Amino acid sequence: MEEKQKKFYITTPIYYPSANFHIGHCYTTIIADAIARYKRLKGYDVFFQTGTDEHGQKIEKKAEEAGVTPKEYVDKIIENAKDLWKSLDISYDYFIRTTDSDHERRVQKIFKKLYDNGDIYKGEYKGLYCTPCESFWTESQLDENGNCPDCHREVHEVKEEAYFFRLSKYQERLEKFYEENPNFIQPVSRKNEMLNNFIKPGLSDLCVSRTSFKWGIPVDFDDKHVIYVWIDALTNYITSLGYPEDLEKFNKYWPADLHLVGKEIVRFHTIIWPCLLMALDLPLPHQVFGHGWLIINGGKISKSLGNYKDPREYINDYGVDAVRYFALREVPFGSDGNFSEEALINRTNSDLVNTLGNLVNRTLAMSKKYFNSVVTNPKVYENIDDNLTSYIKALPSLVDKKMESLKVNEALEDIFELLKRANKYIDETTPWILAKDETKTDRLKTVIYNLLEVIRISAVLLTPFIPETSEKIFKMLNTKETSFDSINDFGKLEENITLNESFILFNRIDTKTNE
Ligand code: ME8
Repeated sequence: MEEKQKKFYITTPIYYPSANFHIGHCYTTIIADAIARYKRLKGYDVFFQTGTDEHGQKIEKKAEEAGVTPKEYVDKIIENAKDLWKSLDISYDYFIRTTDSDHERRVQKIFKKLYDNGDIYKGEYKGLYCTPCESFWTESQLDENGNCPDCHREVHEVKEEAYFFRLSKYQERLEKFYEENPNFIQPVSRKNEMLNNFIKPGLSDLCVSRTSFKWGIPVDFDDKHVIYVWIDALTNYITSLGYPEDLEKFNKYWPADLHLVGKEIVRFHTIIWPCLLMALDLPLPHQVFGHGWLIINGGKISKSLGNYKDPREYINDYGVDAVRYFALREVPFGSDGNFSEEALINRTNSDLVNTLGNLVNRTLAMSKKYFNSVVTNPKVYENIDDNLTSYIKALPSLVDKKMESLKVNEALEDIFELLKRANKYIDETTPWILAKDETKTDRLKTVIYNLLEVIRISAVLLTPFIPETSEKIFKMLNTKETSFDSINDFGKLEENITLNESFILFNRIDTKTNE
């Protein structure tokens, strides 16, 4: 019987289109894209979703300041965001907007269902609200100055009639779920934070509607209220699949395999979201990974602080794959990391120019010089080859292990270790000396073949990370062996093909000294 194709549903947060996106949004999206591409390469039926979270008071205010309607305001930013994802080669399968009429209607149905089941009830809200973060806080959660613990700005007391979700009812079930699914929250440190800071002290019911602003999805049975942002936002992960109206896609892809989010919204994805799903009697996602932040000059890059450049400037200056590579390689995934143009330049020069680009250019130049770019493999091996070939054979499973545990930066490190070894192999085998001895022609052909095969195998493994570069390498190699299966054996590069003209993959970037 044919094995059923395995599915993989991966999501990014849906970002607020309150301003154009910055490198922090690119960071999550590039990583999600690399994971999605990696799974596709392995043969999974992948559904990769991103999108925008368009309702709420903050956007309402921004639009008012700009003198346009909220919809006009967000439309412009979404056009810009889609263009940015295109220039970053983001291969999403679906882009959800919370202003999509399908989403709005489905959210209303979900809200009504929760109300009918008694999981949502009407009450009065009194609380401390941070407008820029759209978050309610309790006294004990505020920072030492009595401000918002996330952005450290002032919070305001608000009082209004509101609907509440019975979060408290699910406390025990949630704790049990955590116990039974130890990998649900990654990295594990974030799980302890959720348990100790939020769950163990006791979950309070959650305010899920507002009457103080209009830019939201109306509660259809009480239209004085709009649905407060987290029910509207979190349910994007299922409304996009048709829930609760049309379950075909939903049955295929739900539950999500991976919600990739920044650490500041782990709380919503690992407390509110599972409880909402329990109330709807739906399976819970397999994993929520809360990654760290990219930091600029010691602080979080932030739309409201405006301390950033348009990411397209980096793409234009250094190329899409330099930006992708930096995001994927520089910071241990899960930790915070510094973003600076200087770090981006250094990373590009050291890895993409010196290691990858250099290997490709040296090898193709030698193949051209000695053999007119014709590939042959007489298999004249020597002991010195072992270090290289044994590493190549181990590499796919090494990379796979790292990718399965989302150690994306380490997967890249492992691939670049091969490239470094290959550069060293050139120095050790000294092809320019072999070329002077006619009796060594077959050995020289073998050396060049080994190097070309290293390049091909690395290019296959690099496809999810720097797809444009891999594509260029495949063109230069003139090879059709680009599948994941083709790297299980060493020696799949076709013999008697002629390589195409080589070109520079990455130009060395001069460090700006005048800054
Ligand atoms: O929170 N470093 O939207 P948002 C790394 N709409 N990642 C960063 C980052 C940084 N400096 N800045 C932002 C929202 N991000 C909600 C989400 S989901 C149902 C609703 C990334 O526009 C990171 O993924 O504030 C973070 O979680 C997300 O952008 C926040 O985007």
